[in-house]
Amino acid sequence: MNGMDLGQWLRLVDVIIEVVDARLPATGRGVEVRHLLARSRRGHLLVLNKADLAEPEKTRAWMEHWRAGGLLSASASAVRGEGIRNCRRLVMEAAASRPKKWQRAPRAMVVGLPNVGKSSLLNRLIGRSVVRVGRRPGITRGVQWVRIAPGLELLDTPGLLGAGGVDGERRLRLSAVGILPQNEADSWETARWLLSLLPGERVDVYGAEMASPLATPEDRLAALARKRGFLGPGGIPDTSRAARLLVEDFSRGRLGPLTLELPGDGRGEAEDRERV
Ligand SMILES: Nc1nc2c(ncn2[C@@H]2O[C@H](COP(=O)(O)OP(=O)(O)O)[C@@H](O)[C@H]2O)c(=O)[nH]1
Ligand SMILES: [Mg+2]
Repeated sequence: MNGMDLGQWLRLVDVIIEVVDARLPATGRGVEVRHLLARSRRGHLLVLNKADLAEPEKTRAWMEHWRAGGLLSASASAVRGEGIRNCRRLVMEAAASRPKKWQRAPRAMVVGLPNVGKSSLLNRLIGRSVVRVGRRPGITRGVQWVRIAPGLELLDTPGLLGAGGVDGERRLRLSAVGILPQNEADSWETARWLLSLLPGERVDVYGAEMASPLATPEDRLAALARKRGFLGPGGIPDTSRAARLLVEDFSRGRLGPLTLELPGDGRGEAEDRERV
C-alpha cells in the first residue's frame, strides 16, 4: 500500500472495517489483524461479505456468536449492494467509542484477505454521490479520504492482509473460496474435498454422471472433463482442468450458497476465539 505498511495506515483511522468471506468467517480472517487490532485499540466492524453465497441462517449464527463476544458485525453483498447502509451506520457506531478529544470527523478503512470483496465493498460504501475530501499533505501525505456519510470519512485504498499459515484443511477452505490462488495440486485436492461436501444435485449442472455420489471423485471429474471436452492426448479426460473449473465455479457461487464453517464446529472456531 503506497510504501506504507498496514500498521501505519491503521494509525490514521478510528475504525477498521474487516471484510471476511461469509462462507469462511473464521479461517478467512487475517492473522495479522488480530495483533494489529489489539495494539491499535481502534473501533472494529467485521463485515461478512458475499452473504449472497453463504447460507443465511449460518451467517446469522456467526453474527450472534460474535455479538456474544462483544464484536460488532454485519452481513453484506457488495455485488448486490445489500447491507451497505447498515455497514455505514455500524461504522459510525464503532467510531462513537473513540476519545472525545478528537475534533475531526471519524475515519475508517477497509482491510481483509485477497478476493473477499474489499474493493467492491469500498466502492459501494463510497457510492457515486459522495464527496471526495481530497489529499491532506500536511497530516497524512498522499492519503485520499472520501466522505461516505455526514461526519464519516473512508480511506479510499483497502488494506491487504496475509492468509497466515495455510496447511491441511485450512488450505482447502481458503482455496475453495478463492482467497488462495489455484494451482494444480491444490485444485485437485480442493475439488475432491468440495465434492465430498456438496450435495449431488448441486453439481448436476455438469451432467447426471457428475452428480452421482456413488462414483469416485476421480470418475466424477473425468465425467465433467468429457462433458466439457477437456481432453488430453489420446482423448484422455483432463481431470486437472475439470478440478480447476469446479473450484472456480464454487468460488464464484455458481454451485449455489454454501457456508464452510460454523461457530462450534472445531478448528475454525478455535482459531476464531483466539483471534477475537
Ligand atoms: N457473489 C459475490 N461476489 C462478490 C461480492 N463482493 C465481491 N465479489 C466478487 O469477488 C471478486 C473479488 O472482489 P474484489 O472486490 O476485487 O475483492 P478484493 O480482492 O478483496 O478487493 C470479484 O469477482 C467480485 O465481483 C459479493 O458480495 N458477492
Ligand atoms: Mg481489491
